[in-house]
Amino acid sequence: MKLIVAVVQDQDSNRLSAALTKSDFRATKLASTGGFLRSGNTTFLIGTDDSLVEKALDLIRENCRSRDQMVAPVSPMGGNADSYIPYPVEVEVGGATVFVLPIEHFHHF
Ligand code: 2BA
Repeated sequence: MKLIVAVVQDQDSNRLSAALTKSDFRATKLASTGGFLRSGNTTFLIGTDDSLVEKALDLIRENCRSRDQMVAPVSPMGGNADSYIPYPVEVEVGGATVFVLPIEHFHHF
């Protein structure tokens, strides 16, 4: 068994959720925040058989788009000066950031 941890953009989360459910995957959605943009994204936890990992990755690929996003200058006031960005920059976010982890035990009581 594997645990797929997928960080996706909020705009894609409903579509991905529907696609996973339609294909009989079980998933948990967590509200999360990216460390760099400090804006909301969605983290999916998907527990599945090894044989179905590729199918789940296909669904993630098909339903998550990459987008360019502007990062506004961040004031260092009250924050960490190391992460101060004095001018707007454009970054490409996603499709999805995906980790596939082996699961030692799975219990569902
Ligand atoms: P954020 O940390 O908010 O990052 C958003 C986007 O900003 C990233 O898109 C990347 O294009 C850019 N970025 C991040 N850190 C950067 C840096 N130090 N310098 C320049 N640009 C930087 P993605 O790579 O597609 O990541 C989307 C979200 O996925 C991230 O949001 C974070 O929540 C998660 N993520 C990405 N890599 C991760 C990792 N290695 N571990 C845990 N979460 C990760």
